[in-house]
Amino acid sequence: MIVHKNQVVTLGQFIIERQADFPYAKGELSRLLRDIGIASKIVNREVNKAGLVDILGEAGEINIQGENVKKLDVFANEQFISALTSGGECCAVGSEENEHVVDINSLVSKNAKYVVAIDPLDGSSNIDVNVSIGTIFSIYRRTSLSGPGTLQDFMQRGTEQVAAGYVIYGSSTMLVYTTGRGVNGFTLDPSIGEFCLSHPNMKIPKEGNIYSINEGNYVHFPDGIKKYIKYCQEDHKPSNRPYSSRYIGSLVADFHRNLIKGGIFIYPATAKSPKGKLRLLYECNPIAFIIEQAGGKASNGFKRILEIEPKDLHQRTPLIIGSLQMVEKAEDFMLKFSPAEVQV
Ligand code: P6P
Repeated sequence: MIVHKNQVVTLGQFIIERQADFPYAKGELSRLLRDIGIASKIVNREVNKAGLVDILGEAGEINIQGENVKKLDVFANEQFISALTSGGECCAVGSEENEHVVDINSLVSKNAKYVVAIDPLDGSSNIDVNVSIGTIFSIYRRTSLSGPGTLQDFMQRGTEQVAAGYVIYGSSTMLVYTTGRGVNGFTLDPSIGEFCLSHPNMKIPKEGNIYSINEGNYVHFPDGIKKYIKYCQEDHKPSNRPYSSRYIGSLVADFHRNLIKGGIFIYPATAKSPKGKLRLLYECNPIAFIIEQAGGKASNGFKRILEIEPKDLHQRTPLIIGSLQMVEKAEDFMLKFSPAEVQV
């Protein structure tokens, strides 16, 4: 916990202090981040007791990804949309749980300046086995002038994000975000119900010794990724190899570990997911914004994630993200052994 002038700095205080650095800011983005923080606390409460109440198990629905929807996915999606609706700073939401853009059509919100792309509960297949899961969000200024938010408002490259962050519901609950001026992490103190600054100015080590990939898909990986995995497994002490293999199967948990310890996470194109599995708008772009602000790198193997032109709300992309030198090494292998895989 960071004590700031003998007091704990809460997320709200931090946002307001930082807002002072934006001379023309009128507080809308600050209020939007506050709204996301509030919804995160409500979701956290339900995630923490998911094993105790009948909120587990299949909601009986299939979401547009073709996956069984767990009740907690539905609950989380509803909480974030509700908080953004009542907060009045967001005019539309693009959610993993909704096929189309959700118009935040309230008197207050329809001329709001921002749109939010969100994965309300990523890794939800891990809920039943008590593995850390997370929320991932990305905030853009709308490009439409007024009225209901549109799909076009979301068709912006990741470089246009004004803020991005994630919440990890784990052994402790943390909210980590950036507005383009560094990355800061806040840990929820349940005794006061506040996110408190615990990880100021987060930076990922330039080099790490953890590689994170689902090697069960090995036979379907591009040759460049196969060669990189073998590179990670070589016995070469001067470069700290073999690296350790760590794969939780929950993006936020794998990403958060690597952000703190250093490492590389890879979800490449596979036979089952020829464009990659992870979504550009509400999974890859927000964590790519964060990792670059923390001194790391994120690409699809050839192109910076933040420069990919979105064409669809649920567009997928291959992802290589983490410590700068590790990502660059993986990209070298992709260029040398899988040039034909160049993604447009
Ligand atoms: P696989 C969870 O379903 C998720 O979307 C991410 O959180 C995670 O990184 C990935 O899929 C795991 O996918 O194919 O390895 O199970």
